[in-house]
Amino acid sequence: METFQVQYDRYRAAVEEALQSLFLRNKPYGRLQEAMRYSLLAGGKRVRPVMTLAFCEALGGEARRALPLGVALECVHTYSLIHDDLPCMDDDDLRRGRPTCHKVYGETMAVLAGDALQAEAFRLISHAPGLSAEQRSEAVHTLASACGGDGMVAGQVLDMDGLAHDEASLRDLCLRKTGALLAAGAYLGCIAAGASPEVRQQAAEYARHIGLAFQIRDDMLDVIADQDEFGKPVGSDREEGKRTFVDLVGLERCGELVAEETRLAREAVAGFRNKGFLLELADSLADRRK
Ligand code: GRG
Repeated sequence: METFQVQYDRYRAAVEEALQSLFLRNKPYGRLQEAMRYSLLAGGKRVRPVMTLAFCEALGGEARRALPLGVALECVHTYSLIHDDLPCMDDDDLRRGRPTCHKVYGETMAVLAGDALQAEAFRLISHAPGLSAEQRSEAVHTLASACGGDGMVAGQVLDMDGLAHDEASLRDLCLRKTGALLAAGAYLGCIAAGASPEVRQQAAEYARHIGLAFQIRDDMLDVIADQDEFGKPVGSDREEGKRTFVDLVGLERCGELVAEETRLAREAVAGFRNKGFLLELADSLADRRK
């Protein structure tokens, strides 16, 4: 039987290979493709597409059918990171351990690379091999809802405008900014596997708890991480005046909240026959160092 790490690496390798094959053709506007590939292929944990492949397999589907959906999700995630780093947003110089897209290609090209990655994500889904027209349409709806005006972008607005003042509003912000794309990861795997609506709800519940735990852990890492390992500046949330879980409840309580959300995530998939990887994934994200 595969260990957790071997299974994670198998999923991640499939995602890396698929990402490597994108945006390769020589074009007169090749700098755009270069900028897109620069950010897309800069490493990263690939946790969202890993969730897509893991849910698909856990529910009896073939990972190769879920792969284009996971790859599309990673394109949207990368676009969000490129735009988030821009001077008009967080103004960050370092991402995934190297200079941010706008530092290398300039602001205009970074905006356009993000725009193109988002559009390409939906193009990839629209012709995903091995999926029915209904599955593709469900996948488009899932991803659009997760990243759009009530999902990730709404979370970003709540964050930029400092609209989270207490634990409840900060939870809502995180569920949109971080949880929505993670939940899409799980849900897309369910779509590829042809899972029932009930199972999809359980998967989304798992991923929402993972999303909260993931963001609270991220807030903790902004205080306690080793910068080289974390891949971006430590302490930037504070410098940018962001309201984080650490400010609100302190480091110790954050640790308890991560443990509680991880427990709830594990509980959400307790009824799955094939749940080993999902349980270990929840645990591994709870004490991640990057
Ligand atoms: C600009 C529309 C728009 C949205 C930005 C994703 C986001 C919203 C902002 C990025 C900053 C941030 C801390 C977001 C919370 C989610 C998060 C922890 C992102 C980092 O994801 P990881 O840890 O990164 O999976 P890697 O590099 O491993 O892919």
